[in-house]
Amino acid sequence: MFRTLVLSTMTLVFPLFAQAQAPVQNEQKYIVTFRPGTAHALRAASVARFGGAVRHNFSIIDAVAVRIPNGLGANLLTALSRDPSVLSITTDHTVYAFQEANSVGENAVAMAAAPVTRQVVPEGVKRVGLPVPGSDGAGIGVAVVDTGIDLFHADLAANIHPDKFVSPGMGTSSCQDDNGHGTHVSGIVAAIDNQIGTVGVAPKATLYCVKVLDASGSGSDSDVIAGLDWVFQHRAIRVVNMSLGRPVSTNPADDEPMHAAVKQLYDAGVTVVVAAGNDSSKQVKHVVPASFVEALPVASSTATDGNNSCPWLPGSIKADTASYFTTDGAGVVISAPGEDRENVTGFCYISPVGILSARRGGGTTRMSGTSMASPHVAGVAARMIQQHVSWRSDDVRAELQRTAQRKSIAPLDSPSSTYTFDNVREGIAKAP
Ligand SMILES: [Ca+2]
Ligand SMILES: [Ca+2]
Repeated sequence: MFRTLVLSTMTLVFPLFAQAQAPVQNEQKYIVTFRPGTAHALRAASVARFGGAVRHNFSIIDAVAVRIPNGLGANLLTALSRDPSVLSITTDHTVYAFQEANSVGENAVAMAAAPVTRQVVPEGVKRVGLPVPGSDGAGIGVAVVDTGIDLFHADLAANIHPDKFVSPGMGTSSCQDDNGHGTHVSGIVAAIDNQIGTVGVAPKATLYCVKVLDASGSGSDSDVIAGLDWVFQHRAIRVVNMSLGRPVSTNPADDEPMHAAVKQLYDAGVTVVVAAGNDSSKQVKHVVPASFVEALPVASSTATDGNNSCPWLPGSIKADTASYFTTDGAGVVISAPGEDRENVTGFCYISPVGILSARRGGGTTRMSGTSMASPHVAGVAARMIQQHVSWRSDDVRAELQRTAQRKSIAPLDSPSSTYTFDNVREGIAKAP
């Protein structure tokens, strides 16, 4: 996949959030928020009385997610809104994995098929700091809220906790990854230090599989909240990674249910690390969940130096350059590698090389995106909490900012014509 450089006269306009066209819906999805303390059974009865079908009945927030058949919607919503126990009815939006489109790198299949005789240490892991005994995530639970995990991957399986969560509506009861995104993210967090594949940032961490995105890499706000609800019940989980999101809603009330769930985890001492987003023309304030003040949004940078064969560009794109796709803006806590490097072709286009990590079905593959930056920081957070077991999200945030590498220097400016920079060089994450 090629991207324009500033030198080019072409301007590529790429989509806000790479996604397939949504299928025609024959029902509408809403989140109904009730007065605090309304019993689960009463909520369900209230919704059922007006013809809605309950998808989720949450504990982490005082709400239910409902489906309402098209054609019945307006009358049912009006009736439901008159229920004195109902506080709000908001739209249940679609969320997406934050993987760059077409970012799967060269020779992915060939690499997977090749006999694996040695382990590769990915450039991103080198950049944030190699794991060492005492700083390897041992004993720390990290929830990967994503498309599932390849439960049989030889470089991951032994690190995956037997307790798993699959959101109803995924079309499956298995946490097995049917997309590949969650497996790749999981490998960045905690691929095992052995003789095969890659090694993760925190290779001794315990992975919790939380499937809220389907085979197409999409789910809904209510699926994400259901996953966070499950995490909320599992206090061994200290870190949550969410390499997903969506644009903020034009109706801010729609963003409140997921925000309330993230705040509950924050209040419980859980560190919620999220991808900043993959639209360089936007800022994190335009993205959910990256805009939530209780979350730690991560922007993407390059892990190492690229090559340059463009005759008009003076130098190559160096390590720690802001990725051409990354969302930036006030609130970004830190940058971390979301791609291995960016080369510049003879035609002066940016040619990204993804992060090497676990591939669904075995072996390794490359992907790029803030989806890949976030799990580097989730791994760093696990290593920090391993060393300071009482630490909460604000402690991790402060330490990430205190120990950031090349702070006020990195990330370096991207030469991409679409890059917008917020004038804060927050630095690159460093593991203890
Ligand atoms: Ca390995
Ligand atoms: Ca910045």
